[in-house]
Amino acid sequence: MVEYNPNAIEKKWQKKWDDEKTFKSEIDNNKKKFYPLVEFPYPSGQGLHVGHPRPYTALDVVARKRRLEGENVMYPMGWDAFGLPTENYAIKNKIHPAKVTEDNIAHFKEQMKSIGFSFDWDREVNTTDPDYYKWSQWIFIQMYKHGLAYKNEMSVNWCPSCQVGLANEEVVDGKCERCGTEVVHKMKNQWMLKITEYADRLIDDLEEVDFEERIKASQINWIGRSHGCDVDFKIKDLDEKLTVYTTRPDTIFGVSYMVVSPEHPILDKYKERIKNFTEIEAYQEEAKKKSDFERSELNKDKTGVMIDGISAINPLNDKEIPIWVSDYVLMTYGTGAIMAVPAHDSRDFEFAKKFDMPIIPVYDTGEELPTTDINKGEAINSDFLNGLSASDAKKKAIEYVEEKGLGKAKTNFKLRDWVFSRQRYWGEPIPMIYCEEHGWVPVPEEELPVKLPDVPSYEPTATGESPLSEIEEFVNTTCPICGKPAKRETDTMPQWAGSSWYYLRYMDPNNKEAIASKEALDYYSPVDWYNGGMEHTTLHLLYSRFWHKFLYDIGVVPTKEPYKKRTSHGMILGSDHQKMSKSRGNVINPDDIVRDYGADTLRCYEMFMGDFSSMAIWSDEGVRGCRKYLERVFNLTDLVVDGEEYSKDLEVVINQTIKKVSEDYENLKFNTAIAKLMTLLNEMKSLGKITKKDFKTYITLLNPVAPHMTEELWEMMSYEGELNQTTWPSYDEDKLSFDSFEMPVQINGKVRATVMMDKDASKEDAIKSAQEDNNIKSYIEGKEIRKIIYVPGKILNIVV
Ligand code: ANZ
Repeated sequence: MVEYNPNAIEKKWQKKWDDEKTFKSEIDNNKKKFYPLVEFPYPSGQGLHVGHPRPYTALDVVARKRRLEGENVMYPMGWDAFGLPTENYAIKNKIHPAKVTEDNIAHFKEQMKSIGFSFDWDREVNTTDPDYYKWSQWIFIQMYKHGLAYKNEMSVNWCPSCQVGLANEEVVDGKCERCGTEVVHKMKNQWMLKITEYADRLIDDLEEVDFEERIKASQINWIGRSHGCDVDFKIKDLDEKLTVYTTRPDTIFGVSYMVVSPEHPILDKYKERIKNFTEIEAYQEEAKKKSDFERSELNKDKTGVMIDGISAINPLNDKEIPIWVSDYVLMTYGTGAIMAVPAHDSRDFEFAKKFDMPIIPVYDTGEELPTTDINKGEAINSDFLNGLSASDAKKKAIEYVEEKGLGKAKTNFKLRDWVFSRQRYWGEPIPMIYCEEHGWVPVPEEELPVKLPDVPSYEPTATGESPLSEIEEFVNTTCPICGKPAKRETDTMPQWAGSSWYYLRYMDPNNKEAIASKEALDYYSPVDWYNGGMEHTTLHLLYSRFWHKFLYDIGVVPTKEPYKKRTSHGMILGSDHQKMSKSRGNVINPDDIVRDYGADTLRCYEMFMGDFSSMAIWSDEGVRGCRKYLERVFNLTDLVVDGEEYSKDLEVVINQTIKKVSEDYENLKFNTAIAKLMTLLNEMKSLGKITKKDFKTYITLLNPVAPHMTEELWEMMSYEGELNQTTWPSYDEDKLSFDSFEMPVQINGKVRATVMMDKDASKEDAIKSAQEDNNIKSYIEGKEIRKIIYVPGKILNIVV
């Protein structure tokens, strides 16, 4: 008996795969391509975490299986390497971020190689490589030329203590992630990308892709398309109106007050007239400290100030109603003003309760107020709408409003344009130049990339401008149009830029003339299967769909959508059921598992630990269990005897296992696939001997999960070539059940055919099956059947 020694085996095969470029993919128009993709990591200083290998192994399993099925698989990996942690680490330790990045990548890569993923390493991309970010800049310029990139005064998160603008991700509970100071909003001129122009298509085209339902729902919800109308409310005694956006114009008879957001321009316009303006100003100051999220999603305790000095008139019943200022109304949505219907909107209801405003029901559902379900009740207290269902009332109200010139039907989106500037060093410079005479001018394409200057210091500046703004040689340039002195943009792109198109670069990573050649794009597009974290659904996944659609519109890519299929994995929690984190001391380092148990055990455990799409809890016990299982498989060699067929006693289970494992791998049900393989192992053990063919099929099925060990066993058994060159086993439909058997059919005492039958099939079924057999048909057609003898589970004898 040879002992299972994973460390030696794994090193040996990894070296071989590397040396021989076993998993290299090249364009081959005669072969079907398969392009699986996992989200490339941010190479942090901490190295790989056991969470990383879960999705990488999952698609590695699929990739390896598809190769054995004859597909040309291109499974790439790269580095999403711009970003704050690297920059902060670099500042703290006085090492250049480029150097930090290089070291981190080297560490990540070594760790990945030790787990044996079948990546095509010749296609590695790195978003911080100037040859890569040249194209991120190029795409930005195309967007600018098509009116999709523009500069705008926007409010940024500002930490008054660190004196720096923060990305949304760096604001935790309204406080600066680094120093804990309350974050305020500061107006700054920022580059914006017009993702809203694609809002409809980003929703509608989801119908054409195979994304998990929860992913589609989350994107649709985030984009937040709603249909309603704008309605003008007259301001009493003034030649002025206040326009609201409402999705429920049918509830207009239930309006008991209006609300404007603290930033609404009407406040400043009438500050002379508003008697309590000082109070309102104080309220505005408070509102500045809150994020939109706190003001909407988390806003449990409603606050507000009633405006003393102006009031509105309900256009449908001419009633005078008060106007309030409250932060639950956002300036960034609709018109920044609402008509409040407390009986049917829960936010308005909470507010009306607190400030004692009238609550007028306009639907009678018999339930306690507020009733917000649009499908229930018929209209009351609503004049010409009375008696209608809400959907009919909504239609009629919009018609009425449009007819009387009081407003217009409108579609609104929650999605906002994308704030694309960061006042940071470690990002792609935005390739724009400002000329006094010509305004913003893109850097000529032949001058790309605009490289990050190599400087000794990249600390944030006291003014909140990007560190690049203090580098004279970088800032001062000439206008591409007139040649006069001009200044470069010093903001950089956000971390989401490089990841918005990386999947295209993998198709042709070294191309100097284009993002990728047309040939490569035509062959490899689209990504067939993209797996990634649920947390990226409304950020990266949406951003990259937007960029892709733009590239499609300008003729760069051949498909409307970048990804045909999208799935998401669940997070791995520590054994204490908490998210793994250094401070909790529950982090598991994959290196330790590889060293102590082997990469195949790590892979097997990560695939076996639970349902792939749900959270799973780490268990050392579970790891040991998987190691034991692999040892038992390794020792199966002792039972192998010659034989080119399946053992009779195993034939059915083997066929069942092939079917189950093949299907489960494709459906991300790795745990049940492995469980089935474990069952088969037990059957083999209890049988005491197995044929070479039994064993060959077994290790082929297990290969995608435990590639090193199975490859080694293949070699030990002297099967032909290498396992990665064999073909995936197929199963025999007729041999999936113990209950079926090959029933001989006799005609006048001579066996003329055999048909697959259930052992307890009825006489009628047995005859029917026999009659369907062509050979039998020829013996009985046109003849009189005299007698039928049927012995269930044995034989059918027909006498003609
Ligand atoms: C009256 C009404 C009655 C409303 C009712 C809802 C229910 P969605 O569906 O998410 O698009 N709204 C409009 N602008 C707003 C803003 N800037 N800040 C906060 N809330 C705002 O939401 C549209 C509804 O949200 C609108 O319809 C409006 O309240 C409110 F029974 O108008 B509704």
